[in-house]
Amino acid sequence: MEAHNGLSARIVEETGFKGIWASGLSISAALGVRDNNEASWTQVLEVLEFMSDATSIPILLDGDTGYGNFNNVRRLVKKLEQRGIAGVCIEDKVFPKTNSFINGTAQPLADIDEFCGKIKAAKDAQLDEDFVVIARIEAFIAGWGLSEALKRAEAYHQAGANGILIHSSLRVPDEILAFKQEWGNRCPVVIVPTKYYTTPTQVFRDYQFSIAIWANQVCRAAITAMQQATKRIFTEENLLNIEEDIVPVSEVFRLQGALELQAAEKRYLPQN
Ligand code: SPV
Ligand code: MG
Repeated sequence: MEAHNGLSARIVEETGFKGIWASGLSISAALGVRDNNEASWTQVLEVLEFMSDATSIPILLDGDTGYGNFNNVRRLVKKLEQRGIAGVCIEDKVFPKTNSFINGTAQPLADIDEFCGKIKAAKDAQLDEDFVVIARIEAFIAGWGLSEALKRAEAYHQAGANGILIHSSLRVPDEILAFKQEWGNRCPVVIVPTKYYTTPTQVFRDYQFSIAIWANQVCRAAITAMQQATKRIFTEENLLNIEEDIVPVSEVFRLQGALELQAAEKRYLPQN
């Protein structure tokens, strides 16, 4: 499940999800900028640090195109490991990227050899053997067919990727199912069912996908809630009606771990 800051990451964990997708779209949206690498990679890193500190489940960073060439990717991996991030997903497009759902067919794909170099550099840079590098294929997004997607999957697999993320902007799962049928279980395959959300999750299980990422729903839910609440307060000019529809301040304190600080104060501050 997607998260985009410390608060949303904590909510995702306590809901029961096994892992967090640090979405480029959601993190940039929460920062008030576009999903075009307008936030610098170190600004993303700062957000990740809060997310990591607030949680204990694995976080997979949506690392866009790796913020540069192979050299930027290996430095990224080093900094992610230092912050306890479990892995990074890099996509085979060019910097600065554009979100896959904005004019996808106009987006150039990365050169296969150059992208394989990024994957190798990432794998060589990791010190923690559990760190994962997921290679995201944008061939379908950019208007290429199954054979291009499979060619890229094989190259990225050979380069050492721990898994393949196959992305599609169709409203039906045809592309990703066709890919999985051909690819089989050569390595774990990850999907992002944002557009083909009507597909029953059991279909993904039946096809033996490893991970389905719900990539932006926490951010979108927050936008809906924020828009509704601000609109109501603006028009009603009081808090009488909104109060029962929003969490009490005590819930904010709970999510922040306020009780722990109170206990720590008893332990560490002079008591008199
Ligand atoms: C993201 O969450 O930023 C993604 C997934 O990359 S998508 O927006 O569907 O391309
Ligand atoms: Mg993204």
